[in-house]
Amino acid sequence: MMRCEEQLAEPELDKVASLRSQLPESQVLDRSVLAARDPGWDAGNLNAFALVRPGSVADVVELVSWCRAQRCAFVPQGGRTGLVGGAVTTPDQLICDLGALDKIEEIDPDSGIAVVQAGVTLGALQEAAAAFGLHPGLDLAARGSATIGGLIATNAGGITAFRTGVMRHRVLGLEAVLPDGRLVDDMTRVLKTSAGYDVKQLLIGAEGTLGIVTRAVIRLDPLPNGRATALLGLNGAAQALDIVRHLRGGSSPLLAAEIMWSGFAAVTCAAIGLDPAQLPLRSPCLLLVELGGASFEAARTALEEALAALAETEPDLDGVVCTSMAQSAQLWRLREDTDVLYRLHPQAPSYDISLPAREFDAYVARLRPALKAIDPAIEPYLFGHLADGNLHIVLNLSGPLRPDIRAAVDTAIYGELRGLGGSFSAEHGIGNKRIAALQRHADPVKVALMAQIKTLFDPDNLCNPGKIIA
Ligand code: 2HG
Ligand code: ZN
Repeated sequence: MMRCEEQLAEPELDKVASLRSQLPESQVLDRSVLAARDPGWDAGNLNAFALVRPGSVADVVELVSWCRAQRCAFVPQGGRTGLVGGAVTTPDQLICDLGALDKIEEIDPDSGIAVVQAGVTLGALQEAAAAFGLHPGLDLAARGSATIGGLIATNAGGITAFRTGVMRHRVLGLEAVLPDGRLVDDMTRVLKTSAGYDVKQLLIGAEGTLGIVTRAVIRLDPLPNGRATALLGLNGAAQALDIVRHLRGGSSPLLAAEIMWSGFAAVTCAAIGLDPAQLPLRSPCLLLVELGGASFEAARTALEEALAALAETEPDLDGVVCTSMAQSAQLWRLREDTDVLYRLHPQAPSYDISLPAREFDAYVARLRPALKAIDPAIEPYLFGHLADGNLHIVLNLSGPLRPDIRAAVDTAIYGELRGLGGSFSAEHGIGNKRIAALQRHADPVKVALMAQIKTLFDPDNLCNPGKIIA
């Protein structure tokens, strides 16, 4: 302990001592303890001089008041699974870790809502809601670690967004501690409230730059008892979209429509040890679809019938329908084990864009040669959430890229998105990684308003500075 304390400089020791005099001592971890911890997705997440784990909303208020008095910048953190550096810290900053606010306070099946604290993981909420036959209407691969506060901060989307919306459509009520230390309590439990400016919507997607989300009311939807999955091999996104339209027109709900191009699927397939001969990996494109039903068998029958009907108009349709939940889980790993890419290409440049899904094929056909013109070695791994037009692009390069290459790649990927009605940032946010893209590819009036809103909420720029706004 002595040795660790010695690693802290004098002013930091003073700050840590001051914090420990205001908050329960066990909640305050200094840098020496943080060094041994897993920083999560970004190596810079735990660079702060200390991390505080408030045990209550009152503690968060206390912490923000302390930060204001000390003029110390603070960064809220949840599961540290964000991909754009929204939780990165510097040595002069303090982390407000919401992990201890992990209570599901209430599930009300009559109103179809859950009242949760910010540190509850998505997986925990899904499990608690499932006990009532309900679902939070949000799902993504990082469900085990991503927290409700973090999902709200990034306006997360994921797998079910095409059907149930993104996080801003799931949040009915919100409570947050503002940068000036005030608690804004807008814990509405109903869908309909047309009461002037919707301040909570400003906090959703603000990545902790306008305040710290502490609690929320989340809308819940009915959860089908069973689900069945198929993996189809196709000639492109247009064919995949036709299939999605057909499946959405049936009586069983379409729960997922995830697209992967073969280069991506070949890598994840090899890494998880699936037999490629059993999968339609020779097709240029793969579509993972899931139908819901009263039971696994009912969903599987509905899926087989729908695909048989499709085969009449799509005779070259190739694929597998899962025969068990275990097989379904394996098919999902093929799509969700994206970590494999980053192990193969450490710090691989990644992009998260959206555009009308009808444009996917033409966009990809233009993008490949455009990237090759920058460097013939560049191959994009392509995958995403087809039905809402969200495309993920990971390059087969180990980052960070040389600035001139980076600029050329950014132009190739982002250049035409606005004209197509898409976005340079679909579901991961801006963080510290996409600030230049925001400045360049968003409407300048909107960017100016964002800066004004930040100043209004946080004139001293103490609340997650350097994220979203430069
Ligand atoms: C997904 O859809 C996530 O799997 C992560 O949004 C995508 O790693 C990525 O770029
Ligand atoms: Zn995604």
